[in-house]
Amino acid sequence: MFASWRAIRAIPTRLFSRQLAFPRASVPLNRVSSRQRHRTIASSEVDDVSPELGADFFGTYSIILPPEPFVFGVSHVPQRPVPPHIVRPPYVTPADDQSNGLSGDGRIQLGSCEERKLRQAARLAQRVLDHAGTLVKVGTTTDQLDAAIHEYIVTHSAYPSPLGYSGFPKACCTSVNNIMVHGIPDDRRLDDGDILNIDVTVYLNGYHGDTSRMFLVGNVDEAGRDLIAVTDMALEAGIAVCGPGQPFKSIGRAIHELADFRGYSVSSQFTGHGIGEVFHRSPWILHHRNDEPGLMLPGQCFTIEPCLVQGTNPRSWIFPDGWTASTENCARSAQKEHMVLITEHGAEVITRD
Ligand SMILES: [Co+2]
Repeated sequence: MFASWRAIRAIPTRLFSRQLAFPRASVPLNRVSSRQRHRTIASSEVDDVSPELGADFFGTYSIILPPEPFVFGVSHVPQRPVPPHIVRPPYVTPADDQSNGLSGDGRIQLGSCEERKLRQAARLAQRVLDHAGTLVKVGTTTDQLDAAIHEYIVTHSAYPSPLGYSGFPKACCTSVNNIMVHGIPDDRRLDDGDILNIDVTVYLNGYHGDTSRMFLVGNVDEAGRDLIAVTDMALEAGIAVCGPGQPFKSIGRAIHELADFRGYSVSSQFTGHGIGEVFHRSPWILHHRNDEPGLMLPGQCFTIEPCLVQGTNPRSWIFPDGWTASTENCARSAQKEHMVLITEHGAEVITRD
């Protein structure tokens, strides 16, 4: 998952030439460190340079750009230590990985201690997110949020699942404004008007719990608040069609219909996933209209995590770090994620009270 030729090629040249057309002094540097400069530009400034982008339509917000100078990959990002007594998931210590856990259909035995452990992991992830939300303020850095999340998780005897997952260097993902998913916590300070997704996964007693939601920083404009409200509704629409014997494709249909109706596009690049002893596995949950086969079965647990984007282009490109996914045209995006457990008679969201 490190930066590859494929990722570099994915940087849209049109966007790049626009950025390079900026007189450097006009790009506000919200943070200058000895190592890197975080660059953000106001959406209105983009409009000045390239009216066809229609940035005004998307509202007023800071656009997140890759820090300069570019550093490829994330191997330079320091990882916080985890106390030795905390049990790591197998991917962190590959030598111990005797089995990848992907055998079978991933269903858990309902009513067993498997279900209890799964629910405990889900509940802890939810608590972590509640705690993180109390710390979201103008001026806080996303790395400060990461530090608090890391601390909270290890204090509760769990491991922050993203840390070391395919080389990811932090305990959580923080995705601001035009960042769709997989933003890496760093020393950029949250701006008044930012919208922020925090995505938390914990590994507790052998099970992963995964949830994310949006947070508003200071005064968020009307367009940003509407995007978040509709994303919340889209997730609920997806949850509402879940149950034993229901087709998986009904989730994508429900989400896509709502997004269409409210004028947003749905990313088809990022999917929900089966979860339990394994972080990501089948069933893969598509959030866009699709015709994939498959029916939901009791004992299956999976995430639904729709990512909605302003306007009609839901595509993304990846920053040189190899992880951070921005919308191609720097429109804002919002995402929300819950874990759904299919029971004998219905479906239960286990990442909320
Ligand atoms: Co997830």
